[in-house]
Amino acid sequence: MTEALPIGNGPMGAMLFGGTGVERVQFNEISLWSGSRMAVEGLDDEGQDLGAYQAFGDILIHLGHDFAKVTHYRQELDIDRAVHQVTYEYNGVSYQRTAFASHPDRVIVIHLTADKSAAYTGRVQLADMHQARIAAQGNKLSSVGKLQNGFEYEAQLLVLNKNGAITVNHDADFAKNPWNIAVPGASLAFDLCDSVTLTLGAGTNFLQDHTRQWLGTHPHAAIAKRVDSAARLSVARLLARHVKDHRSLFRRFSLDVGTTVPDLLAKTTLARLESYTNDQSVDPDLEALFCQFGRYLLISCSRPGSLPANLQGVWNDSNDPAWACDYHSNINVEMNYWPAEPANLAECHRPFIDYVMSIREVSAKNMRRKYGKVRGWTVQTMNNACGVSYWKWNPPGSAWYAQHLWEHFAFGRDQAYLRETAYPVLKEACQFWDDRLKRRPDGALVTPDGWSPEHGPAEEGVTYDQEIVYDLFTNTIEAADVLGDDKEFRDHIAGLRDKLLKPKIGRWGQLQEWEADKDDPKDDHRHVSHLFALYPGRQITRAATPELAEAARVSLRARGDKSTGWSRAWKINFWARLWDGDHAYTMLRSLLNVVSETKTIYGESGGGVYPNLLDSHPPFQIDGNFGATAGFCEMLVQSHTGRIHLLPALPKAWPTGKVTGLRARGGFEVDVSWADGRLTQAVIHSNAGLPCKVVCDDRSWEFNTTAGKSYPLKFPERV
Ligand code: FUC
Repeated sequence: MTEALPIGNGPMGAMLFGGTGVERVQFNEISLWSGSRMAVEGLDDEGQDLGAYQAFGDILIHLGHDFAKVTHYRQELDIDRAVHQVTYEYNGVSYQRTAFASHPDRVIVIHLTADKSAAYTGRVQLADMHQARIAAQGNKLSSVGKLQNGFEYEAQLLVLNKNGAITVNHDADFAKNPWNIAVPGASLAFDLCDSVTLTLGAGTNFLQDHTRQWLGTHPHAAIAKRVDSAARLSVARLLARHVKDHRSLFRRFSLDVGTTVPDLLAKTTLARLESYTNDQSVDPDLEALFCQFGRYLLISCSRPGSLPANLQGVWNDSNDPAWACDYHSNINVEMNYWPAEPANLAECHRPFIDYVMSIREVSAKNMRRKYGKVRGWTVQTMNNACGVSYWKWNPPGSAWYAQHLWEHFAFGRDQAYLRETAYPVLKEACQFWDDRLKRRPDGALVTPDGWSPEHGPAEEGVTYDQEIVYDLFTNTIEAADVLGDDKEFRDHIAGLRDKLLKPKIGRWGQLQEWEADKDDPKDDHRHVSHLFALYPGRQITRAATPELAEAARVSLRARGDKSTGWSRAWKINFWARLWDGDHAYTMLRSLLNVVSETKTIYGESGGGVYPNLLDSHPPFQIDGNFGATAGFCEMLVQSHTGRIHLLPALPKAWPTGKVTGLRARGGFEVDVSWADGRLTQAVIHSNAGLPCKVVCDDRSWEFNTTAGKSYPLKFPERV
């Protein structure tokens, strides 16, 4: 959780531990879930069996190279190539271990080489987290099992060698390992090999279709095909295909926020994090790395065709993980997807969108248990891969999900997608509220029986609910306008939106979290749900609603800076939307504090990052990584008010820099350079051919565009 390094190809993920005695590769597959596949009728909401996301297994590579006698040891994760590497010298031999998770070939490859022949003698074990006995067939180990809920899974590990020999060993547990992982069944011994190549495939019979009870065919044949086809290609070829695929996403966006001194650059990531945390070192390269690491993680765990990133992306090592390692609907799963559009990874948003599409009908059924005969659907707070929902109802959950479907359009402007995919979801979320909103005698529309996550009373008119419904209605109105369709419904929703109870300013100048003016100025709760309208919503902006923005600032100050990892990440985005780059930067620094705590803590201590740069709630929770990457984007370019605002929240700490490939709503990509805190160059790339408005400080530009063309901004132009 704190030191191993993550790789992933979308559905599969692995954590590499490094080391020279035994390399441990703990792996996962995104669809391995325990618990119910279908909600059980007649059971109350908190009686449902959510289950938990499960760890899949481990590969143990016993090398027996005594670390005390090893020199030049280095473990690195190159996020530009998505390649993990361990190198060292031992007994006069240079060893190299290269691992990558290939999306095009759907396998994880671990390749062991050395500069001398016959350098490898050791053992490979496959271990299964559900105690399946390991079988061997030729040079292939496999684990096959079935969970109580009917999900069947399989992992296959093919081990190939150059020279030397591989033999099967059927004696269980022949080699001890530092983690006491039990390995019943077969393993493979390699003897005097020049190189060893491991190819891993893993999967389940999960099928994203509730009408089939989420069950597809047994994964055996598909995995065998993938592993065997990959093994027919050379490692060099697999690696080249992998790097090309990864870079086609990763290299769309670049970020430079300044130069780090060579002395610091030469240090390990942990040493840099320690100096960043303890000595307040200036390390813009580490900050840019942290931003890009979030993009790396999203590429690695969220590819079209599989399930979305859960609380730990895909990298969970437990069968009883914190909060079931679930899809948490009241901030966490949404935060996972905040960077997808601006950081130029729109296709990585798709798994979440597809997930939302897949749970609509079952969620409608679940929802009626609670809310009776209303149209539409919504979810509870905790959710599994099959739409089984658990714990407190989160009435605006579907509306928040719908925001993601809208944003995917707002950035990409694909009208066919809007019509066929996003609009129906927006509409049914609206219908839920159309049926459920309560009209008061004075005409105001309030959301009944709400809860500001995760504290305070359950009551009407909670700001969190009101703001998300406002956002939903706004997005739906704009969607209908773009489609030029459904006018009657659109006007009806616009009428409802006018009447919604709006955010209020309270007695100490705060933005009220509840309808009554009862916010406690000492409340430092990690959730800051009543500021949804500031980010990721757009109801409160400095330009259009300056008083409300000021009230949001007062609330934010009162909440304080110290909190869980994800809460700090959210606050980067809040301060960016308030155009306070320095405070956004303070939050970024506080998130980049290196910590080691892995127990669950809700309070102010413990939030930060681990030595491997994964976000600490604590424990490890990936939302903070993704929220931080979104925060960088929000500091540099904003586009939620119909214009592209360049450098809205540039901190003093980044006087000079450059970002390329940052996406803005309206189908634009933006390259921006600055020096001495001032814009020096900007190019707008138009993908959708829409008119473009740009602002920066006291300058503004307005022009028509053609799809596929680029527009360098001319200076100086003044408003
Ligand atoms: C919510 C938060 C917790 C945690 C959990 C996964 O319940 O309040 O802090 O992030 O989700």
